[in-house]
Amino acid sequence: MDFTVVTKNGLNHPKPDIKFTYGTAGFRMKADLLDSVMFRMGLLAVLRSKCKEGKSIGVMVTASHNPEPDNGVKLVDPYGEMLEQSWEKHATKIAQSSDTDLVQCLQDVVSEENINTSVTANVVVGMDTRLVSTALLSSVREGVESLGGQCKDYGVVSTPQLHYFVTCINTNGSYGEPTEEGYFKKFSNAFIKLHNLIGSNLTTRPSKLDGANGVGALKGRVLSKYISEYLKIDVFNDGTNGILNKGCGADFVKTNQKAPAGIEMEVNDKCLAYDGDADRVVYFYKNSENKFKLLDGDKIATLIASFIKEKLDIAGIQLDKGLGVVQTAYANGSSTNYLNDKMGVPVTIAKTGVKHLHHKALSYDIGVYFEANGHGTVIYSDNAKARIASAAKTATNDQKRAVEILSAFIDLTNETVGDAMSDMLLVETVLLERQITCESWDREYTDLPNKLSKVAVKDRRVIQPNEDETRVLQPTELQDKIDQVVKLFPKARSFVRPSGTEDVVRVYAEAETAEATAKLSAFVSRCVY
Ligand code: 16G
Ligand code: ZN
Repeated sequence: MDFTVVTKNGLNHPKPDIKFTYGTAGFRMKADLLDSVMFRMGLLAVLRSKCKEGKSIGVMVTASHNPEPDNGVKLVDPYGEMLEQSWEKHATKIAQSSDTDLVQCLQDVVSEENINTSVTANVVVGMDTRLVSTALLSSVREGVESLGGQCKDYGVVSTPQLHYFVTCINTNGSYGEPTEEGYFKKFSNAFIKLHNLIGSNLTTRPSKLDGANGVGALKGRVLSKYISEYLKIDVFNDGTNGILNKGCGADFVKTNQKAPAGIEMEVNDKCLAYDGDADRVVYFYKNSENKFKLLDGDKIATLIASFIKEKLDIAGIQLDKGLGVVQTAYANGSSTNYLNDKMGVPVTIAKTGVKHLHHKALSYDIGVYFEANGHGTVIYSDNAKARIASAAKTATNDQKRAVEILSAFIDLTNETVGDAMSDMLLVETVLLERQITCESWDREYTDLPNKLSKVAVKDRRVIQPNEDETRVLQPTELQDKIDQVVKLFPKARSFVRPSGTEDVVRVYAEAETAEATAKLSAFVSRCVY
């Protein structure tokens, strides 16, 4: 393999004196520190593609919900999954290596992974709307080309769109056309089909979309044109006046539990917010008492799971590995109880980070996974798809509609990764069929008061949580203290975990009353300190 071009072009992308680590969301930090990382991730994507027999690998330049001056990059594996965990260490090493050691570092990956270097590499790249994303993306491309890889540039796209393109290319179009038009057609056609099955005379009130002043606004507007006869979407925070993620977007709404700036909200308006790269969505509304109410990832998971369960029951379809929901420790206790006890749908708790939820969801025939922050999707096993397809042939008249709805619901799901646009259409489908408002959706269960805080510590890695992050294994005294205080309050729960994206420890507390929650949170935060 010829590394001379890498050496030459590498001179234009010197590594600053920074410790880079590939974390839950890839690399993420101030944009002006990231140029060398971008070039190098282009190189790594080439090696990854060669290692996967030339399958296309995605590289997405985005810092999602972070402030505008930040940026980031992550790799997408052939079937739309996040980069395989065992390769994260290669990413870290390559980003970390000095300029002079870079080529050696690449060669080490080639030999360690036994890569056939004669394979032609294919890489697809995309970026969010941040101003500097264009320059950073061009460094990624230069990296790809320096190692002789073929690069397909999709320009400004949402993160889930890029995952979709990668999947389509590697499955020879069986998942859909690897173009933006293909993306919009796939999901809008499925939505229109569902609308017709449910009742073409039915309507749902217009949705007010907070686009976080980012790519979600641009793409949400395009999507709304495809489905304009069926669902009206008014786009706010479309980037023409405001700043990306500033005072708006899904992360702002979820963290602050308040409405974003730039959206006029009347009582019972159906509102929703995407994050900066449109892979998360939360709904919200103002209730009849004029109070802001959030419908987060837990509410979305419950809504979708109950819809699927209802249709499976009507259709008489039984699945070996069943329907299940995957949440993280952040899921509101009320949602977990509601799913387990009222709906009879099993819940698994996974470690924070989409790849962990996705992995656990694979153990069900239909796995609905969502983080409370609005990041998630549904995945269906081949067995589930086959059962639904064969049920279509034998269904009685009463069952037929449910089966058809289920099969169109599968087409409406972006199974490759959580996707704000596809998730929005799934939610809208359920609201449409049930003819309910946000307020009645919210009535399914009542969230327990909860508080999420961060504590800055000297070394956050001292805290070692267990597998699902509900308890601390080390230091043991810390867990003992948490256990003692949790016992003092009804329905209380609290856990701490080191953040994977910031240099802080996160403290989560929930209890029956807001007062108890505040006390619990303050106490546990002091224990961490
Ligand atoms: C990353 C994760 C997100 C998770 C967050 C937790 C992906 C694509 N993104 O942004 O799902 O909620 O990290 O951050 O997996 P934290 O570790 O700082 O709490
Ligand atoms: Zn995001």
